[in-house]
Amino acid sequence: MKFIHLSDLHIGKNVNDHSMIGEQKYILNQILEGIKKEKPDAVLISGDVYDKTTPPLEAVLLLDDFLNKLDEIEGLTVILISGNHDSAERLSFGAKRMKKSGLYIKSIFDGDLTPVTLEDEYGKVNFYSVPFIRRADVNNVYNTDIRDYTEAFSFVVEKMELDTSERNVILSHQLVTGASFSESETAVGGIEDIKAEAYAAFDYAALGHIHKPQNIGSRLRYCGTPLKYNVSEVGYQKTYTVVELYGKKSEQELCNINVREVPLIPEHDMVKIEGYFDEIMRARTDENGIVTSDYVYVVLRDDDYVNDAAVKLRKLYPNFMNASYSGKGQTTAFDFDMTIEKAEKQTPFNIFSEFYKKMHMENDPDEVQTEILKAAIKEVWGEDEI
Ligand SMILES: [Mn+2]
Repeated sequence: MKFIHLSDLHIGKNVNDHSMIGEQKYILNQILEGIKKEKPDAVLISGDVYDKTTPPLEAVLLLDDFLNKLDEIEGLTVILISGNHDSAERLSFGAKRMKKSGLYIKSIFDGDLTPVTLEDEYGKVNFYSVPFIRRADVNNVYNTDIRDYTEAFSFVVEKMELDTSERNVILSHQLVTGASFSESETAVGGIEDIKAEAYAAFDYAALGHIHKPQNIGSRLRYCGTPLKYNVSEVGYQKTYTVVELYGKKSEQELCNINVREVPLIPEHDMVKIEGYFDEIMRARTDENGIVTSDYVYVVLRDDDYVNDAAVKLRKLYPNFMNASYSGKGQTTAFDFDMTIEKAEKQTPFNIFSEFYKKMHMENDPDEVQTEILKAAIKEVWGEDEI
């Protein structure tokens, strides 16, 4: 049994006000070509299909096009769950009808844990779909009062009544922590996590949620995003994951598996360039007068603030994203000295303005920013807190 594991497509995402739709179209085509070559039995998409609960039209059209092209591939089963970025209800549109053409969408957690079962020469493989769930979703559906996230998820797995004589795969969009997790990664998002042990009964767990590809043990895997969506990801190679399941030696053992990554080459890469402003502006340009059309984050070593740096950089680097300073005279978020005692004496607006000034060369937020900030504070704390 061979399947391709994808997740966190985030179709319709903007990064630093740049629409990623063209990049996403390009990379989905590349994935499609890969699928045609690999000839898997199934494609699994483990959540965060869209970036927003109300995706823009172009995002809906792109996903529709991708799913239609997958549908044209003979004998291919597609299984898709929703992530925390998706609207479960919107994504479930037409789900019942689509089953007929081999597209299984599970985006609403309703306690129905019927797997999609495929068969190969070694027997059956059951694919269980659990869309992104919170502890409260489990308690609501089963009328329970489970206080622990791992316990809640384990409860769901118990309800599946897994047949261990067959092979079992799960699609899940959660923050899973396990032995192989480094400390910094455990802290992702600061939200509750599910311990890897909750997934121990599965021959493979196709995880989504964390954007950096990684294994937790040998059978739990985050395949990562197909594109770099954040400056922190500039150093990563994006891939899709190909998994092959073989037979089981005995009922007590999990099956043999083979997991490999296939590199994805984006149309435009996302890179970080560090140097002095003048140096970066002197870089060699091509026949169109630009240095590169990659998505560029610039780290300026200059001690002094460069006026209109963004405007100037954008001429040579049309996909310029953002600039920050690493020079001596510059401040970073770490220089923001705000203790609880100090904060208690100030209004949220003052605290934010001070932070903004630290991050923007002592410039105050402008009129529009001030207006947005005040509106946000009013919404969170009420009028009198401004
Ligand atoms: Mn995501």
